[in-house]
Amino acid sequence: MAAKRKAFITGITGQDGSYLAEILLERGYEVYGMIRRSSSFNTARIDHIFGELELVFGDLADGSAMNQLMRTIRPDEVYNLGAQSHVRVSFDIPEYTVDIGALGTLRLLDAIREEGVRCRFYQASSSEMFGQAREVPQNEETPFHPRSPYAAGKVFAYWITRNYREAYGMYAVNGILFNHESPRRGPTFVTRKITRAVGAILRGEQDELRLGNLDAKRDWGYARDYMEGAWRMLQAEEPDDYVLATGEAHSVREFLEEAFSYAGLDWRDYVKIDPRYFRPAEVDLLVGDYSKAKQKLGWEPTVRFHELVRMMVDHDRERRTTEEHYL
Ligand code: NAP
Ligand code: F7E
Repeated sequence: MAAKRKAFITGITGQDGSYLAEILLERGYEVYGMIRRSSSFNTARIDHIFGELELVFGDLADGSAMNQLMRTIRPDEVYNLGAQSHVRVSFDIPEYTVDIGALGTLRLLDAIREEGVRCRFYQASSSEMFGQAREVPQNEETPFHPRSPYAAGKVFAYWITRNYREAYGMYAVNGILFNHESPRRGPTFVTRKITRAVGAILRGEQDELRLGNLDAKRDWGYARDYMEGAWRMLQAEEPDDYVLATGEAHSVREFLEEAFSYAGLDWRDYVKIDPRYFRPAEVDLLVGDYSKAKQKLGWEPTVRFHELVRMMVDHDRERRTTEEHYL
């Protein structure tokens, strides 16, 4: 019997890591996930598959750990999803955000190179790199104009991934993913903040929702679809970079309207604008052109805006324990 393929995931405790781990387990991989030591539980999104995973401690800030993990695991596929991924927070802790997002990527790539591991590498690049975008929609050729420390760090990570591909012949790819959401989305990102508030209002536990800029427009897709796309990128014959998106833009206001009206509520009765949630520099409009991924990987989103909002509201309507919050 052929040996199982080994995948190594940073960021396995996050939204995307949990879906990717499920997909890889379904496809017969041995899945290694890197987790950070925490004084409290941080594995709620993967507890249901805990017994099937090999979890190892590490941190993208710790280069010697990266080397040791690559040397001992010798994976066939590496997915680098670990990051301080909150754009607003990146203005508060810019150095840390860039250390993990940018230098962390370099540490991992260099550990693979130094240890002579012949694996395929996926980098979680972001539509935030387009920032103040020069064209609409954005594709793989659109120039970058990052508008936050988070996005500037991701631009470095994008280029260092391409550099290791060009300089060392590594199979290293960038998935340039537009916003993707799910019932497992972190509660401080705007979509989940809204759907959780809808649930809490329906249960009589909350009577106000404080938000920032309602005019920003995003291209919101479903996280599991995007992790299917990430996997496909590593199965292609040649390494390349791909945009994953839905091609539809909606404003935060439209998301509010959709989520509240689905629950029979009027968002205007609850929403207060709070300057704390505005960003020093905003990204006004992102919408992606995924035709390359469609043509070369046969990838397409299966869940569109309306269905996504409803899926998240349905999840958050139910009262849930802390463990169930992400499942
Ligand atoms: P997420 O839910 O915020 O998860 C981030 C993951 O990174 C968590 O597992 C977190 O671990 C881990 N992490 C944080 N700091 C780390 C460190 N110092 N060392 C190692 N791991 C660390 O993010 P996500 O939405 O799943 O996104 C996954 C990746 O895709 C991120 O790189 C993000 O920047 C990128 N991305 C996301 C989107 C999107 O719309 N979701 C779009 C484009 C790109 P803890 O649980 O211990 O905090
Ligand atoms: O903000 C506006 C905010 O934090 C979306 C990350 O996964 O996707 C995500 O980054 C928009 C922004 O996501 C609130 O100003 C209004 O315009 O949900 P978000 P993001 O910044 O687009 C990209 C692709 C990533 O790569 C990132 O890792 O919503 N907004 N009021 C608000 N946003 C938040 N968080 N909270 C508010 O109260």
